[in-house]
Amino acid sequence: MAQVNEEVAALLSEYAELLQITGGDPFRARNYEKAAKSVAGHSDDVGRLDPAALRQIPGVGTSIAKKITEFQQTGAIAALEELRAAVPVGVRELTRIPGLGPRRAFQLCTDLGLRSVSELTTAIDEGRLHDLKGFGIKSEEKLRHGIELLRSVGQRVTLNVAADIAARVVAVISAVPGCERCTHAGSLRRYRETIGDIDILAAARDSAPLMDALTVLPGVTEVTVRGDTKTSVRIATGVGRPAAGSTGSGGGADTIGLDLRVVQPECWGAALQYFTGSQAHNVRVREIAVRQGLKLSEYGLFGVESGELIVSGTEQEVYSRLGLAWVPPPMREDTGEVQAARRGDLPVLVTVDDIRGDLHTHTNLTDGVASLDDMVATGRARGYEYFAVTDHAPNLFMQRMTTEKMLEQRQELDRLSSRLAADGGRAMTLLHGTELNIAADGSVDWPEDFLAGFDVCVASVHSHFDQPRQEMTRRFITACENPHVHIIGHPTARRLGKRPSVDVDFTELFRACARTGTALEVNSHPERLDLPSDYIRAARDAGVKFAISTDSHSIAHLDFLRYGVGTAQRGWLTADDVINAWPLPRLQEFLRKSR
Ligand code: DGT
Ligand code: CA
Ligand code: CA
Ligand code: ZN
Repeated sequence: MAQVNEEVAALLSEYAELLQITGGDPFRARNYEKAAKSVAGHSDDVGRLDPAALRQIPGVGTSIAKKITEFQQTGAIAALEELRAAVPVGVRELTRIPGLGPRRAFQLCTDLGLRSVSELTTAIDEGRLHDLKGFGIKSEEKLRHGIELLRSVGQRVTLNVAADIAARVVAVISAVPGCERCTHAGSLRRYRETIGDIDILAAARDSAPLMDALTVLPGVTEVTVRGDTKTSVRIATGVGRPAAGSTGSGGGADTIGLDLRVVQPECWGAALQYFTGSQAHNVRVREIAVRQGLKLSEYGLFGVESGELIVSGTEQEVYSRLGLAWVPPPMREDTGEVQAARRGDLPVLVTVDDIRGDLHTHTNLTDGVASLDDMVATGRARGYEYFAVTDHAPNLFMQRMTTEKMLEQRQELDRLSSRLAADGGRAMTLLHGTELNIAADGSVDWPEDFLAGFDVCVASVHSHFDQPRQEMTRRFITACENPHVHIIGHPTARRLGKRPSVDVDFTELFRACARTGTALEVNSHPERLDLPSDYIRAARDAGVKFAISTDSHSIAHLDFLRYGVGTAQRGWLTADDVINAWPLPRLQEFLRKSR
């Protein structure tokens, strides 16, 4: 990926943000956002494209192409510089606070002269917001809460950011002569929703060449510990970020810690078990060892009296010698998995290979950046049995969907279906769907008879996030009771570090889903991971079924599936709990929703 693409994408994205801050046309801002995403994901180096070639990039029209050309020639964009000069320092930082829009951030900076989040915190504490026009006690509370949320993620990063860096480090370390094995461990291996630091484990007789390779890796900003068994560094988060992933501050911190531990090859299993954690899981497992007169450490399982090494080659051997079934890493949180492993009734978890199709994807007809053809072709290349296209419905007015556009897309999909069928090879069934908006009263877009024309309807909350619990619960239940709604999309509507979960009575919601045959989505986007895993487990116990979907807005997002599957595994789901792990006829039966 060309570095200049990243650079141009960042400038376009900043331009969009500044347009919004200065009260510019929201549609125009949106166009710049969209162009930024497609530039980031573009396969050619935009630094070398002429204006005509630039206009071939989806979302890039004449005026955006002009700005890119200007950047090629001068290294700057005059219109952007002007906007930068018009916006006080600090506004952009303040807009990172969940719930604080660009206009109010602008007001805080100009009226109170604030330049940072910490200055805002002080201003709130000192009561300086009291006399500000349009700010009441309630908005102060909301601001405090938003700042808290921003800080709670703090130095942690999202799964995709950590996973991409880890993959790069593992590839480099594995290639060092003498390295016998190398993999990631820690919270990343357990698919925790955010990652504090990356843990990499390697096996080699001599650790020095591996440690050396780590310290000179591009992106390493600091070596904090350099030793024979462990080296710790800080590494830039921008480097491993996928170009077509979310633009903006997706990952949280600018750098993340990374620990590389090198062990002797015969200790591999015990070390991997130890450094995967969680600590609570390890404590529970060690208790079992102690009761059997054994001692478990990162070096192996030993007899306490004899001091003799019993096993340590593989994780399986370690668990097995303790009378436990091997526990899949996402379950290792001490929430009953050790007891289940002892009884031999761990669930057989759903895997990425079990997933037969994606049930939530967008194209460039709404806010996706890839064409219908490209999305479908990529779904097929993944070997899917079915694939649903679910562009946004009209009530999310920014997306400019219309009934006509939707019907045209359906025809296009039919044409693609025939082409796929004539193409030979394994057929993939295309499903025409939509992502509906659950309005404040629980109703959705379009009349009943139009909804009946879709194969699958996802319904999600995209507005009115602050409703009180009772209204919110009523709203969800009404959506579940709609015979055309099959799946509730990203049910808590949270965005990690950006927006809290809506306030809903989950017990009531799960009951309604089970009663009406409505599935809950496990949204795989690393900033969502929604439904969260602890709720997944509770919902499953209430008899709810799930759809693990990517909510893809680009080709690259289809790969986010593994994060949704990891989250589902943390919620102990089996393939039988997941409707898109089912063969098409069983899925279609579910989608009839007892109509
Ligand atoms: P994180 O980094 O906050 O996302 O979460 P983890 O689980 O990756 O935590 P981390 O990096 O501190 O440690 C990785 C694993 O290594 C942890 O899950 C268990 C093991 N471990 C590390 N230090 C200790 C320790 O002092 N005691 C015990 N029992 N286990 C440890
Ligand atoms: Ca860690
Ligand atoms: Ca660590
Ligand atoms: Zn969506």
